[in-house]
Amino acid sequence: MADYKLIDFQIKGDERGSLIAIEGGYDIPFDIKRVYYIFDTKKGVERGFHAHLNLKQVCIAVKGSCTFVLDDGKRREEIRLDRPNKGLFIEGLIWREMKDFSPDCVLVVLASEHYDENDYIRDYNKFLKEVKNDS
Ligand code: T46
Repeated sequence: MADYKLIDFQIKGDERGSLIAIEGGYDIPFDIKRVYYIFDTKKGVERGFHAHLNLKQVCIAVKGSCTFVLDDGKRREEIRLDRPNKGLFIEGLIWREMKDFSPDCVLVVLASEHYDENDYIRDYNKFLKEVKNDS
């Protein structure tokens, strides 16, 4: 199954500032096996350009902003991540590209699996074939 959606995290703010708590099982629709973050992205850089076979992820720009281009093989959509309480959940065969990183962007990603290069499809035509086989 291929899907993506935005998740709103509750901000627990008080006079000292803000705090967001993300708890596996409650706020994230999978068990978190890995966390990685992308930061210090150079001006003009675009990343991603791949799909995953099985991985589920939630991406959060905890600081700054960046744009995800999501493609399910039929249509493309751009989603701007620009708030620490906004998570982008991506599941299954979705081609993704990331661009327009602000210089201060820290993109945190929560993942359902350990790192596995065999789960990546890095060729767009191969991705389209997989989408066809899947439907
Ligand atoms: C994704 C988007 C949103 C590791 O060794 N372990 C890891 O957990 C990850 C994610 C990467 N790496 C190595 C593999 C490469 O040598 O770090 C290097 C950069 O990875 P990559 O070119 O895949 O990074 P992005 O920004 O194109 O994609 C990443 C994730 O790989 C991918 O799963 O969905 O962020």
